[in-house]
This record gives sequence, structure tokens and C-alpha cells, in this order.
Amino acid sequence: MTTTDAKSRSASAVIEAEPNEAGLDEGIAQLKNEQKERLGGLDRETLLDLHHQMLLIRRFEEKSAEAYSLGKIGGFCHLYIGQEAVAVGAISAIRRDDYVLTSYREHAHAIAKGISSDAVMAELFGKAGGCSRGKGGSMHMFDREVNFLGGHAIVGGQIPLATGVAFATKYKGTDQVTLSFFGEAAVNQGAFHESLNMAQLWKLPCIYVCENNQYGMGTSLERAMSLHDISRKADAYELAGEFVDGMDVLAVRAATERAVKRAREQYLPTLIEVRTYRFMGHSMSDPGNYRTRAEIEKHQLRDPLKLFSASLLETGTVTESELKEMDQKVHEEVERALQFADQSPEPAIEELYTDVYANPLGIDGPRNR
Ligand SMILES: Cc1ncc(C[n+]2csc(CCOP(=O)(O)OP(=O)(O)O)c2C)c(N)n1
Ligand SMILES: [Mg+2]
Repeated sequence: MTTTDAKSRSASAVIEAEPNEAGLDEGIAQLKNEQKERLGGLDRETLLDLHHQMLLIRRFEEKSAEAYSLGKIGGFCHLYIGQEAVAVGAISAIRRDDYVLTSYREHAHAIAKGISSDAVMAELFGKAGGCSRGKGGSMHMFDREVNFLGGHAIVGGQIPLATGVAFATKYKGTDQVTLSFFGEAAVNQGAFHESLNMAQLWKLPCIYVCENNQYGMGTSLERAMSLHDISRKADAYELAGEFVDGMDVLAVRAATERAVKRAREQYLPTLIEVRTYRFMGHSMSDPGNYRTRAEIEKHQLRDPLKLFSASLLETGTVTESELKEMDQKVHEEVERALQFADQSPEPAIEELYTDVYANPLGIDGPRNR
């Protein structure tokens, strides 16, 4: 079941439009109107919290980019700037005891799931105060306390893992749901298809959120995929499929809520294609010579954070000065996270030998410390 057909998808209209074309303005006006309509259904506290989270993630990553350039962060670092509405909208629709698994582009998901910005920044710095005790870095955030199970560097690797987690929760008879986020390039992996088939066949409470930012590294979706409407891939396995505009945090939240209801009440999986765009390179080391500045600027007109703050202002939900105050508080929080990461100690040398093998039976020995 595909709930929206390809022609009525506002995000694709924008992709084809040139900057300043009438079609683009209409697309933005339509998005704004739809967002404002949805706004009415939510209380002020929830709306401000969604805005606060997106702002925190944006500022956090801007500072991470600076810290990376200063050599404070090693290894790969994939920023999420432009995609904030996806993680924030979707994760706002689940409970703390629900599970989240995602790819290497996961700082936002980690924060939205409840890991502190201190622990995420310290992990980026490779310090002992990090959520993976400094041994995971940017791509391998993890925190069992909030059921955030990674941070996975193998493209699509988290999809079968999430399917297994959903199997486990159903087997145990809980009503928890599992959210699995992945990029559109992961859809070409066999594991995606095996997982969807199994999830529908066995009725697993797994929600597959495809973050279609239209590029897998430097390769556009059009060059890599025969069927561009990813939500339609749900039809192949007879599971529910939805398409949603990923620049609208409330649209993402509403689509996820529908999927959560299906999963909790009926143990049914859903595939949600969220059309979004990353404003930065694939990683900090991407020269970005596969797309034009004009293309990026075109998408920046639909910046999810700017759209949402405009909706909040235009509906009188917040004032300019309240937004400024929030920005200042977020700035202070990010500065504190940087300080925490800087001052956190390096992992002890003995940590080289811990967490290497799982030790479910608690047997002592040199390999199991
Ligand atoms: C199995 C596998 N193949 C290739 C790679 C190299 N690689 C890293 S990221 C990436 C692109 C993935 O794009 P997408 O899934 O769309 O996610 P995005 O980076 O856009 O968030 C590739 C090919 C990898 N990490 N794992
Ligand atoms: Mg992608």
C-alpha cells in the first residue's frame, strides 16, 4: 500500500525546479501551509521541544565541523546538516524504551534518542567520557540506557540487525517498536530486501526509515537505482509504504506515528521514504565536485530549521526574543559539550582489551575481560 502517489509529491517538484522558479516558490508556500495546519494539533511545549532539538543538533554539528578542522576529531565525520527534521521528527514519535539503529551519519539520532551532547561530543573527540567510552568515534555511538544501538559503518548493516531486534521484542511479548534509519543507497543492498520480506512475513514491529538525501557519497540516486520512488519498494513485500517530505518535522512525526500505531497494535512493519537533502559533503573530506552550489542553495531554501521557526513565528507560537533566548541557551550547551570533551581523559590503555568479545556467560579469562 503506497499512500501518496509520485506526482503529488512536493519534494520531487522542488528537486526539478530551478532557483527562483515559480514552481519552487509554490512548493515552499505549500510546505509552509501544510506545516502550519499540523502545528495546530500539537501543544506549545512539544513544538518548542522539536525546535530546540533541531537547533541543538544544527549548532552541535557546526561546532563539530570546527573541531574537526582543528584536528580535535579524528577519523571520518559525516554531518547531518539539512536532515535534522528526519531524526527529530521520527524519534519524537517513539518512547524512550523503543529501539533506534542507524548508519554512520548518526550524531543527531544519538542526541534525539537521549544521549547527552557532552557524551556525543566526547565520543567524537575519542575521549573516555564518550558514550562508547571513546572507542567508537563519530560512526559508532551506542547507549544501551536509552536503547540506542548504533551507529553502523557498513552500509545497510543496521537493517537486518533492527529486524532481529524487532523479532526479539515480539518474541518477548513487549510492545516496543524498533526504528531503523538508513540512506537510500542502502536500499540496493540485498539485506534490505531480505529484511522487509521477513518483517512482513513474520509480522515484526520494525519501522524502516529511508533517509533519501539523493546521494550515496558522490553518486546520485538517478545513476544508481532503476526505481526512484523508494516507498514503492514496500509493495514488493506487501508492507505499508509511505512517502514524506523530510524538510517538515511535523510531517515526519505524523508519518512515524502512523507506523508506530501499526507496529505496537498489530506487529506490522512499515517502510517510510523521507525525501531530504544534506547541505554538507558526504563526510568532512568530501570535495563535493559532483553537484553545483546552485543545487545546494536551491535546497537550502527549504531548510527544515528555518521553515519551522518561520511557522512558529507566523502562528504566534513563539516571539523573536524567545527564539533568540533559545539560540543563546543552545550555544551555551554546545560550548559546555566542547569543554567537557576537551577535558575528558583519553581512554586508559587497558581499554584496548575490553569490549572486544561478547561475554554473555560471564566466564573469566584473558579474552573476556
Ligand atoms: C557495504 C558497504 N559498501 C560501501 C561502503 C562505502 N560507503 C560508505 S557511505 C556510502 C554511501 C551510502 O549512501 P546512503 O546510504 O545514501 O547514505 P548517506 O551517506 O547518504 O547518508 C558508501 C558507498 C560501506 N561503508 N559499506
Ligand atoms: Mg544518501
